Amino acid sequence: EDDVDAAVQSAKKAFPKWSALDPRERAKYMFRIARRIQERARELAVLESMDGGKPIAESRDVDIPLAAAHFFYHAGWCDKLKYVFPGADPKPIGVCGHIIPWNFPLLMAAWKLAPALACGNTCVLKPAETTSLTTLRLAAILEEIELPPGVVNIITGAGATGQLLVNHPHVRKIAFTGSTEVGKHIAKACASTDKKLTLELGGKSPNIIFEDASIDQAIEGIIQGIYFNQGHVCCAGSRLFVAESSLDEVIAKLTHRMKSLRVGDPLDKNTDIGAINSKAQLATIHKYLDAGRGEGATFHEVNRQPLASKGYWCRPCFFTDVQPSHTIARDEIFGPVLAVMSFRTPEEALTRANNTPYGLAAGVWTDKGSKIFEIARKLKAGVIWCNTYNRFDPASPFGGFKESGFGREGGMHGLRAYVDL
Ligand code: TAP
Repeated sequence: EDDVDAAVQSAKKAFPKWSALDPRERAKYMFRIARRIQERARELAVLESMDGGKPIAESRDVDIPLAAAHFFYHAGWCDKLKYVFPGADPKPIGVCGHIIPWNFPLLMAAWKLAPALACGNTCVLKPAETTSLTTLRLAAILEEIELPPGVVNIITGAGATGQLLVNHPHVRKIAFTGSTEVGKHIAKACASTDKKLTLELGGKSPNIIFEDASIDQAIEGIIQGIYFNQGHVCCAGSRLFVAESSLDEVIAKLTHRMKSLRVGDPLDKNTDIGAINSKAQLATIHKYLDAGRGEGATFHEVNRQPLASKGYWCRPCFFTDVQPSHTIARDEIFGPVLAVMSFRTPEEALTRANNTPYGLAAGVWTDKGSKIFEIARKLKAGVIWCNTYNRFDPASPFGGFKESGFGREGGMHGLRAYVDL
């Protein structure tokens, strides 16, 4: 409790000077952070893979470059905020509390810190207890680039530490990424205060393949969407809807492609699927695999390569004969497990895709531009990818509908949460 208080007090003390700094000077600090992340990219990528188990190819090519890109992008906004909010006078809000999960540690830290700093706020950030190494290394980077003391404070600890941060009276805004369950607790805690809140929560995102889609291209997107990062992705395309006439072809090609995926050492650059993040997460995934089999879906584990005896591993797999009422079609599994279903008409695809309490992301695969616009307009999801999946850019806002949360991160939309107008 004393440490959380000390961190918040330090952010509060740093706020007047940081918020009054010439925005172009603020931008210089942020450009320096971005460049330093790039210079230390190899070290950060190795650290991220050692800590969380994700394949080095992903930490190297996705997490770390995107983290740097977020600082570069937001550095550019520092002295242009009045153009984002025409006619208004955007003011920083004060101390921002950030709580992030274990699946994209450095990237989530960048998603939170970069817009907050660009708008002139100071920050206290709590990484997940099991994956705090890259955020601690980021703290060292902030010292190296001589960011003024107190502007960013990083506190480690478990959920109770996060709770103390949420409840601290001097925190003016909370940005949380994590499970819907914890998000609801945080929403309740903030409800009786004047704290601003944004929540990025779970998902059960649909991928829809129409009969006119390029199936080979779609298969790569499906693989990217659900097996990428062991399925430890909030926007994972975990429900696949295939036009009935294309179902056999999709299953055959998916099976063929899955056989070639390599599960294993996260530090081997040829690995496609790394380690499951923790013993508890592996147990959760197995609980869902049992539920899928028990409720009558057909289990396909086509990739039979041997797994290392030490560590937590899960081969990529999928279920067919899935009913919308099955647990594996409703709950977020957060593992490399895909539920495959079919549909006859676009209306049926839409109804079934939207039949979920979540609304984070969706994918549409078709050759017809008109169908893309028609379907995308009616899908209830914050992010919709068309003929691609899991593509991120700092200029593009990300966030959910319904139980996937509210508020946006990234792009001009993401700045709104960090200013008083
Ligand atoms: P959570 O258990 O919700 O943990 C997220 C963070 O909140 C961690 O830092 C955690 O600390 C902390 N925390 C736990 N209880 C808290 C409380 N009562 N008050 C304040 N903070 C608390 O989620 P997870 O298991 O780490 O992450 C998986 C979930 O995150 C999935 O549901 C996934 O969909 C979601 N996720 C969403 C997104 C977006 S952008 N929507 C991105 C990534 C992940 P400790 O871990 O140290 O206990």
